[in-house]
Amino acid sequence: MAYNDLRDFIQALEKNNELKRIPFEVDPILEITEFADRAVKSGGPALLFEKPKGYTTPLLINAYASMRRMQIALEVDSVDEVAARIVEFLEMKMPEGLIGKIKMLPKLAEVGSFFPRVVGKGACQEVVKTSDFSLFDYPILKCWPEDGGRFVTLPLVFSRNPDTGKRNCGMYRLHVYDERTTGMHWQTHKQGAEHYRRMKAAGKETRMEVAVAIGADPATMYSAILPLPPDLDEMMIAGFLRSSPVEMVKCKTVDLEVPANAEIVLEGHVELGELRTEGPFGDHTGFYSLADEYPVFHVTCIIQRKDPIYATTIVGPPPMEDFYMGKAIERIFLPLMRMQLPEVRDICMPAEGIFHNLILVAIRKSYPGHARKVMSAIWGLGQAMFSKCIVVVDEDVDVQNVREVAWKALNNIDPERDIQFTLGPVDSLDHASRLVNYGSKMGVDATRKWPGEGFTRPWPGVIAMSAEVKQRVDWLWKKAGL
Ligand SMILES: Cc1cc2nc3c(=O)[nH]c(=O)nc-3n(C[C@H](O)[C@H](O)[C@H](O)COP(=O)(O)O)c2cc1C
Ligand SMILES: [Mn+2]
Repeated sequence: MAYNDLRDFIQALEKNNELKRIPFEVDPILEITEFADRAVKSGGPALLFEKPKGYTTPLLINAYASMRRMQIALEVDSVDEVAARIVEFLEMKMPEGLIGKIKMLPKLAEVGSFFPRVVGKGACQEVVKTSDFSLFDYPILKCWPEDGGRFVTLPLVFSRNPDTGKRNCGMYRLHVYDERTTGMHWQTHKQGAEHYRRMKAAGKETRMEVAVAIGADPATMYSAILPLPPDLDEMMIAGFLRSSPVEMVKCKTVDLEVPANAEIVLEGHVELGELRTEGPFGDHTGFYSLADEYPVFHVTCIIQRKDPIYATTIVGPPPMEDFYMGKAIERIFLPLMRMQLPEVRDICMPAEGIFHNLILVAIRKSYPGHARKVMSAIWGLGQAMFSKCIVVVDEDVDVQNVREVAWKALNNIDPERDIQFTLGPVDSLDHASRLVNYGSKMGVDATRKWPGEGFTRPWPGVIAMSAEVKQRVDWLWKKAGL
């Protein structure tokens, strides 16, 4: 049964011993960060702060911050189950004969059930505040000492593509400037930024409507971070993830819909052309991302539940909660990547690589230059374009084992021959690139080299003991009392 809302998810976490309630006052200025950081680093539970200091609204953090919690969020025993379901749909083809077609109907009905549904009213509309409201009514975190202020860190930002009318939902942090104004940190490659650019270029409107939902059922919240193609509705994917349609309600003051089960919804607009300094912010690179100019979100109405729960996260030196969210993306999106690149056996984005800095790829190598073809493809594949360093190894290397990759890859390369540089778009958070959003990337071909690649020396095998000797020493080992 799909979770109805954030509360259902909290209950499930609690039932699984994955949630700790903190009944006393803790300050949303820095102190909650220190709690959340320690909890995630020590394998601790999700935290529900019942009394953020100075507020009556409880605050939930680290709800996704382990693989177990990701499984609870997505209602699976392993996130690979989600990947398997995707493969099932991708491989679906029209069966032969009438019986086969009839058998197919439930599957088709299932597809139909993913689409979001607009409903007349929702729990998120229990309270409507069109005047006399303030963002400071909510326990919004100041995460790290040098942050430029308080930041909403887990928002679902809804906007509409002005050309196609299609909805987008992305997670872009909001830097709180005052009671009713925030930054809108959609990076230039993201869909919110694209909608903004198009509206501005069209020159017909002066403002762009935006709605932000905070706190919802876990699949809906999670869908906002998925690297989906433009114009693919996150709410449809959320419906797939939860095997039940996402119910949406119309906003009160803007022409957008938001999840009916949301805890808090901010309605408002971005003035086209207005920019303001956003940040600095202690980011998921483990460094402060520099202040930069970003659009400004003017909140003109807040709708919420009577007793909302504020959902948030912190990012910082890895691993943090976002590592686990990203690890699940790695598993879920592998089959999609393999549709384009069937030679890819597995991929791994180690925590220290912050997703965009390092991707390890195992391939079944079939022809000369194959590793470089895979690098080029990854640099051309959606948000994988940000990959600063790609290391390609043969399929006998377990990329989930970073030590094995380091050992084998470093043995296998002649650096001058096997390292390839290229230029292109880089993650907005990269503080080392020559320019914001533009810089170089490195691909390392750590596969075994072939004569067809000009390598004619013999290639040695990896050392391993013979099975007979192992077996005999198993016995001798015991005899020796070791
Ligand atoms: C906790 C968290 C915070 C994020 N904050 C931002 C942000 O401030 N700006 C941004 O562009 N992307 C941010 N992201 C990444 C985007 O949500 C992600 O790239 C998403 O796929 C964008 O969706 P879109 O393709 O619909 O734009 C964040 C992700 C997470 C998990
Ligand atoms: Mn999107």
